[in-house]
Amino acid sequence: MTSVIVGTAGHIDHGKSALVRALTGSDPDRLPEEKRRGITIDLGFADLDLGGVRIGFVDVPGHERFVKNMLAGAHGIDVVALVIAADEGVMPQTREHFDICRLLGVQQGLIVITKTDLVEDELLELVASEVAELAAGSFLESAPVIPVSAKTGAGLDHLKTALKEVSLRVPARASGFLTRLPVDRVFAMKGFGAVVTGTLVSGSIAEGDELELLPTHSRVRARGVQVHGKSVARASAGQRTAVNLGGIETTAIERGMVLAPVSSLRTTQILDVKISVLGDAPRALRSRARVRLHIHAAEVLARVQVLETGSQIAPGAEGLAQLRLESPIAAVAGEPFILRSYSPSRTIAGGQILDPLAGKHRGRDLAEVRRSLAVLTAANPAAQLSIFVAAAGDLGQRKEDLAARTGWENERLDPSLNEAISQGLIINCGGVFLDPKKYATLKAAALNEVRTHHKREPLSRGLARETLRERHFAHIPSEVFRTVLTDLETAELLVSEKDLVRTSEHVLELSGSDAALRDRIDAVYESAGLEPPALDEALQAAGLTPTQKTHGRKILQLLLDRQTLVRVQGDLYFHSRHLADLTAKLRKLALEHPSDPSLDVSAFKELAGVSRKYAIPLLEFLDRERITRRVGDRRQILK
Ligand SMILES: Nc1nc2c(ncn2[C@@H]2O[C@H](COP(=O)(O)OP(=O)(O)OP(=O)(O)O)[C@@H](O)[C@H]2O)c(=O)[nH]1
Ligand SMILES: [Mg+2]
Repeated sequence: MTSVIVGTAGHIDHGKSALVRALTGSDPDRLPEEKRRGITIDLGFADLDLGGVRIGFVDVPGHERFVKNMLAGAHGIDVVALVIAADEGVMPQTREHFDICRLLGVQQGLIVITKTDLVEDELLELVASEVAELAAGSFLESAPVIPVSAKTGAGLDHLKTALKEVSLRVPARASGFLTRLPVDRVFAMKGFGAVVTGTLVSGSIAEGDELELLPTHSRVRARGVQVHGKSVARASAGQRTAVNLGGIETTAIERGMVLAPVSSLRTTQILDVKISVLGDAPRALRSRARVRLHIHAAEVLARVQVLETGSQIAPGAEGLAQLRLESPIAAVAGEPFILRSYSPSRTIAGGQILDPLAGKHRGRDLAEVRRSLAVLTAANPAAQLSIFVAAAGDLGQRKEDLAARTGWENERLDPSLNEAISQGLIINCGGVFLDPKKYATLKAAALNEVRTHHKREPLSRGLARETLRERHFAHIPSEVFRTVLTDLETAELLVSEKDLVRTSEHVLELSGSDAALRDRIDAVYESAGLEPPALDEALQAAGLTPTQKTHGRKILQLLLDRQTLVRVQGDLYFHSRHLADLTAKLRKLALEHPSDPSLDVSAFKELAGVSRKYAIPLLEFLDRERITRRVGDRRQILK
């Protein structure tokens, strides 16, 4: 069974609702005020089973004051039935509704000339030629034109046949998109609570699903799902769907909200878009113009920033622009929208979202911005992703960011991501996708920072990894930093050693005089045994004047790095050879006294051959190294 949404369109009083009633037997005008005034105010709904094709009618108001309601229903339709009364012909809202359908990208439709019972054949022919003129060059150019009378029933069978034919030409809704149900109606059902209805744009909704209403991010649960007035286990894309929501009050829901899986979509107030201005718009669309943005069932106020030279888009022309919204909405790339002037409200343009989560372009090169946006208008998913990734700069994009931007599910997103990676359009840094130029810049900066460090501190073994992170990667996802380092290591440009990074060619090559100095310091400590002098004295003994001490300390650091010397306490350094000898002696003692491998301070002094001044720091060092352990005033030898 094919499900198709057919929307009516046309001027006030031209017989749209009467036609829907004549076809389906149910009156789409449900409000008392509509019945009293004999006009449609808000959207009406009715179903028709044509055998193999299930039609969900969305009947819209023709009154010019209610075009905003018309727009809330028009966004999701597959087929338009453009209704024109034979006795009036093409009127202002005939044109406006037709323009809206064109701008929203409706692909299928038919033209119904109603009230044929009121006119002579000649007038009918006149209207038919008017209609042909209107449709020329549009998606309705070769659409069937069907004269009917809702009053006499003439032509209705013909219309049903044509409706079925057109409906069967409607392609199935593409799969692989995140579930989105723009809400076009909210009501409370006694005993059930809040019910929302809408045309399920993409995905599916099943009973029990945990969902979220945007832009408020209210968590809700689908307690029940109905399609065409019948409960179903699951509603799918393209169906008129009603969902009974748990976890929310009816008063917290408004038309224009979007029902979607939890945390899948983002809200936005800046959109990059492509706009087509209507040929009969009264003036060009200029930057700073305040407009009404109608997108799916929502209406929000926005300011236009035209991204074309001259800052305007002339009537009949197309151009790129940014829309800054006065309140947040949930939208995805590719979605069509309508712009109406703020006052008087009239349809002036339509367009398509290129980037729903755009940033401000202030100060950026407009030609460059236009080049990027031009890529988004071409249907190349991998290239599209690369533009979103580039726009995110150093922060990059994760898969869920890209899903929220595109509305693509894994089935669509994964192959495009893989293609973008294999074409080198984006770099995968452990799940964070980065623009290749940005990535190269970060890599060069990291390498350069380490090189600079070596130049500045030739005697240092390397730069602390944390320092490098703070300098260039402080606000960037850690995955990126890790990937940059791994990459530089794989390319054998950098080497990581513990918490330091150095360039692979960095070796400590000491000048002849520094090497001699190092050997002298080494010798001073070597000959001092376990009773070494304090640092200042040692440096002096190695032949350094007080002004050369800073340099001496750097050389000493090299001996510490190589573990030739060991810092035992404060300014007290020992030669590692003597510490090793001492440890060996302690172990030997322990082996000789397996039942009580311990000694007191005076025994230690004797064993080590040192005075108390050295014995205490040494014992504390040995405790820290877990060679000994203090037990009362004795030391137990551990290993
Ligand atoms: N004689 C005749 N009258 C019709 C026909 N179709 C509709 N009407 C009458 O035209 C008037 C307007 O019809 P509606 O169906 O309410 O018109 P509409 O296009 O839905 O109007 P809005 O929703 O307000 O835009 C009503 O009084 C209908 O009875 C028809 O085929 N023949
Ligand atoms: Mg009506």
